[in-house]
Amino acid sequence: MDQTTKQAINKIQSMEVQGATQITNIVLKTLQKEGEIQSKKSKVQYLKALKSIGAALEQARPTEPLARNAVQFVFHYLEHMARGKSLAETHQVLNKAINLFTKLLKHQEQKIAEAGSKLIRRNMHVFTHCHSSMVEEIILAAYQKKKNFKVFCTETRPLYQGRITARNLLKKKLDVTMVVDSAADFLISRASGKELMMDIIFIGADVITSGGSVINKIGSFGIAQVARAEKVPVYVATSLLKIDPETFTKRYVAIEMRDRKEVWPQGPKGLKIINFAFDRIPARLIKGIVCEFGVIKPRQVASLVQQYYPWIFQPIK
Ligand code: RI2
Repeated sequence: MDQTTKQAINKIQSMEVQGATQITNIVLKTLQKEGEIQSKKSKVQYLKALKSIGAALEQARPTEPLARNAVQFVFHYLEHMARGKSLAETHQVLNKAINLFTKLLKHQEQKIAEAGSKLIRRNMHVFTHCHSSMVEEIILAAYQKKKNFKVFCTETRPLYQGRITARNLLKKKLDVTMVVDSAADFLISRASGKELMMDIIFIGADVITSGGSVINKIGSFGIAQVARAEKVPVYVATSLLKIDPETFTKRYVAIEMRDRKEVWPQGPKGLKIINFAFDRIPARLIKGIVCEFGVIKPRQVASLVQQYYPWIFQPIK
């Protein structure tokens, strides 16, 4: 494994690169670089090395199936398109597969932005949590259509990804207000006053399950519960390529547990800290999933994934 690959894994684990889509982009770029480096070997060694590097990259964060599905796509493509080909040709196929998947993600992002932006109407109060590139694209697309609306976001402890959302949107001149995470529920509730009523909530996703529930940044579950009680619609902005295929056969999704030091770096000895990265939003709390197929109901996830992405379920030799 090359030094740059170790650095990429480190960037993902330390959250220097965050968000399922950005993680997947760096995983693919790194795999492409490794392809170049490994192409001096025999074809057998080349494929063996890339498979083990792909596995290390996709597992850098444990709850990110988009990266896993991207690597799965690349090796499927290789399996079918590079059979019987020389090493040089196989290497070309690798690059083609990586470029195809990268383009697919970009294309899906545009579709998600277009579909999601239609849900934002003039004078709305739009609430979001954490930083999701998909949600950001939706908000920017609505803003580009000259819609006048306000954005509210959380700071997102412990790593403050909400600040990324706030900074990015402020740079584009949007009207942005931030609250601490513990204020989110009250803000969404009617009790915070007429002036601060939220009209719509967008969150991103790290994992989509076959039943249409979603794993997203810790805090999303509570936000969705209050939203339901207050009749504020919750939309999840995501590609269905974030499906975890294992959820077709088992219900449980392992949630990433991060270092306690993120919560309290010099915390007192003996104090136990649980630092969940994500939580689960049940399908019943989700009004719609804004995805590459438009705005769908959570119950449509399984059939769409099976119809359009059958390769996700096929083992690689
Ligand atoms: P996009 C983030 O996780 C958030 O949970 C966000 O909703 C999700 O990734 C999806 O991001 P983290 O990496 O793919 O900050 O929409 O733990 O960019």
